[in-house]
Amino acid sequence: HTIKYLKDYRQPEYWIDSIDLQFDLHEDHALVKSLMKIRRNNEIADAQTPLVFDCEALEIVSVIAEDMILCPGEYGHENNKFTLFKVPETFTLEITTRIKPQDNTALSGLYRSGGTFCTQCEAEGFRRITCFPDRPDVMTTYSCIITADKEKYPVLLSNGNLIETGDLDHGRHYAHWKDPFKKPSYLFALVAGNLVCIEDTFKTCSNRLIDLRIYVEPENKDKCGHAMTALKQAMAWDEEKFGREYDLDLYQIVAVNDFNMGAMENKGLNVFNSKYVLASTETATDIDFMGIQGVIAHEYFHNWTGNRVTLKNWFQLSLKEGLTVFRDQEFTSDMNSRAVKRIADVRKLRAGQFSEDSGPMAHPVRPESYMEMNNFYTMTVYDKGAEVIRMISLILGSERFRQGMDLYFEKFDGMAVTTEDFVATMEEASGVDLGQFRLWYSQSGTPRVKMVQTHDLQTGTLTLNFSQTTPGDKNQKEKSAMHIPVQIGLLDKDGNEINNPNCGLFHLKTKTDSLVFENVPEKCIPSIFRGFSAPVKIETDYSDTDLAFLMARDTDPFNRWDAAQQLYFREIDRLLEKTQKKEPLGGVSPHVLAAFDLALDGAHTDRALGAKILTLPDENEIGENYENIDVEGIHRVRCFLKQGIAQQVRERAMAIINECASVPASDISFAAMAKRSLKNLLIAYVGSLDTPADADFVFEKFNQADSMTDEIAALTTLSQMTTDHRTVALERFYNKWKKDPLVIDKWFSVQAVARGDHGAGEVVKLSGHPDFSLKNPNRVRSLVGAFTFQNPMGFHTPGGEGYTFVADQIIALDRSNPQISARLVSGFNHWKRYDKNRQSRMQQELKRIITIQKPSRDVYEIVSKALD
Ligand code: BAL
Ligand code: ZN
Repeated sequence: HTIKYLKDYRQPEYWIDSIDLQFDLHEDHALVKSLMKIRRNNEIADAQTPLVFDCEALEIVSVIAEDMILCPGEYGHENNKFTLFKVPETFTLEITTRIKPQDNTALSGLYRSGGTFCTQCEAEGFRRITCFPDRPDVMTTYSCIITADKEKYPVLLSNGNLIETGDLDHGRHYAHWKDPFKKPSYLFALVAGNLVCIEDTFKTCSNRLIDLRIYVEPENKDKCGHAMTALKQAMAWDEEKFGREYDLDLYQIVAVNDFNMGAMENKGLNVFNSKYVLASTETATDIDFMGIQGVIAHEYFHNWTGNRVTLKNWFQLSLKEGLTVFRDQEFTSDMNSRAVKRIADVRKLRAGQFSEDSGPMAHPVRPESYMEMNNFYTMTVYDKGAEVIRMISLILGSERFRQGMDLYFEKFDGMAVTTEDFVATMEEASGVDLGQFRLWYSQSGTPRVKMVQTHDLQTGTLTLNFSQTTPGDKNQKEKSAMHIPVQIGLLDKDGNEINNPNCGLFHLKTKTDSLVFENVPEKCIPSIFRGFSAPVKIETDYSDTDLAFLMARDTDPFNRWDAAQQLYFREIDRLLEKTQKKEPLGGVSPHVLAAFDLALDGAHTDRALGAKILTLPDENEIGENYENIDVEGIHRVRCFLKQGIAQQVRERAMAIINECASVPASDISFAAMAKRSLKNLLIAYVGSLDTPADADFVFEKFNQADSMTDEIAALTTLSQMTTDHRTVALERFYNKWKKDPLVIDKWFSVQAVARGDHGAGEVVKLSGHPDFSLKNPNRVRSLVGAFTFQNPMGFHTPGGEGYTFVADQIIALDRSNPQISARLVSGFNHWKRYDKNRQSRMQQELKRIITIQKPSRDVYEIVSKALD
């Protein structure tokens, strides 16, 4: 398996000015005819330069160059390359290939999901359809004719505009599509199936009427309303916030059940995992509704950040993904609650990206090498990439950031560019020097920032002493100091903001630096990294009292939440130390209980934020704070803390649960969701007490639930309890929903994350359930993914049964779908952070995966890095 390096990037030797594709779709094969207009890139190629295309898992049926039929000896076809040894400067080339969509279990290229033909070409799937320079800097005009059986596949879709349709002999028909915009091959899409669509329109800022269509299987027609609303919201928002208008007359979304990713932004024809389209309040949770809104918007925003301006090479993936995640985060913030969105994103970043950044797969936001590109659709590229854009926007200010974005679109529309082009444009538009800031793209690892205060009350001088370090890793042994934006405010003893000229944005650029505030004669509390102004690990000298004060009084809602988290982490740390010394745990500290009580008061005014503040960090988030992870200790003390709090607040919790109970299931306003989230959180606290009366109470909530949000919340709580209601509820839920695959995914997940202290037996048993299948990525994620990543006690069962189970799944899955298999391997990435027994068992499984068979490039890359 070879490694590709950014430093080796060269322009393509041949351009493809246009491609006319023709697909003949059949049950046992598809014929793909591709007619290309080819032009030599004279900047780097000459008459001696061979033409080399990518191709994979396809049969070449015929090759015609300028009307000359070539014999197999006149072209090369080996090692996934198609070669013409000598070609003229410009010529036409027609290649016909035969592929087997029905056997394509990798779900990359053209494949079947149930009765629907669909494509996924990003990153390198187009080469599994036809021979082509399958790289994002080759931008081409596409047309596409699809022919198929009319009865089985009444709907035939591709990118762009529909030019013509018609009937053919033998019950077949065709559709001819043409996309006026040049695009890279990864944005090509085709769909053929028996689908229905819901339609709507959107009038753009220049009064153009756009047809919007969402295609789904007939039985799901009534579940698309929310996705359609989200699409229209996203279109209006992008016009208002970024001045971006949609460019085609038609925008199509298709939902399919078997999909490796969440969704895909193909030009004018998004293909979506049905999880991110279909929703009704009976079958989808509030989190699902939010997910749909966010992903629909994300793919729509790609039309400008990704499609109109695309990537020069895959190393630049964050150019489109980091930027588009930033845009969807801003959209969600504007549509709902900015603070709540920020908290959710930072939790995800800390638990997932920080952990990636400290493990064997650590890579910069702009990676310098990869073996398999699909392994680099990571939280670092996406979520840290979005943080980098957020910091640029903070440093420039929103107005100059917008000017920078305008200039970026103006300069690079229709081009394939780099993150460097983006940063240079931001500098050009704003006059701000981002020289040192560029390290955020090239240096891996999470910086640690320490802040120590000195306050001379006599002189009224408050000094904040900052220091930063980033631990060395394989990418860079020595790390340079980063440009870290620190958003700072000062609070007086009553929680009022102190007006001081040094409040606001502080630029930490050196290893150590101090910020001095004059005229601060009284005790005050600094609030730093407001809104999580930089993706760093923060260490402070706050006392517990300071944290409790910030939790109650900070005017920055993010920092109120973060102070609560720090308070919980400290309490957990204290308990963990006792548990490790085998001392009795005693009780929960009074100041934690008092702070929690106060936060319950606050939850009356802002329920959504309240629910976040009252949520304890999960076991993975806690583990991330330790170099050596104590699986049982963390589980034990977190349960202890949760129960201690629950005992204390039971009565008040019951009152709030009742207060929040009245909201109608059909109401999916943010306020209604907030009520449900607070209510269900408090039900979970009560359930943690695990008495028979609590079990009856939660079981009653389960039986009364009239929305999926409430139903699955109660089921989740019950499934963590010892009550017999658990089995009854799980069975009842299954029988009620067995026809709805997205709901059955939830049923698998609930059990996959429950009762890890009972070992891996239950999940092993579930993998034998008739509804479990390795063929459907959502199902794999719902059982094996949830177990691996969200059930530390189960996965890390000391006897190693969890490891063996997951390794077995990885090995089996690698034969059919390497992308999904490789994702699971990362569950083993941190094996060196566990005790000796677990280390050796995890290492053994990694070795088994890499040696038992010929592993895919996807799996090989992750396992070999983990073992290194
Ligand atoms: N481009 C792959 C899916 C997404 O990030 O939108
Ligand atoms: Zn994206």
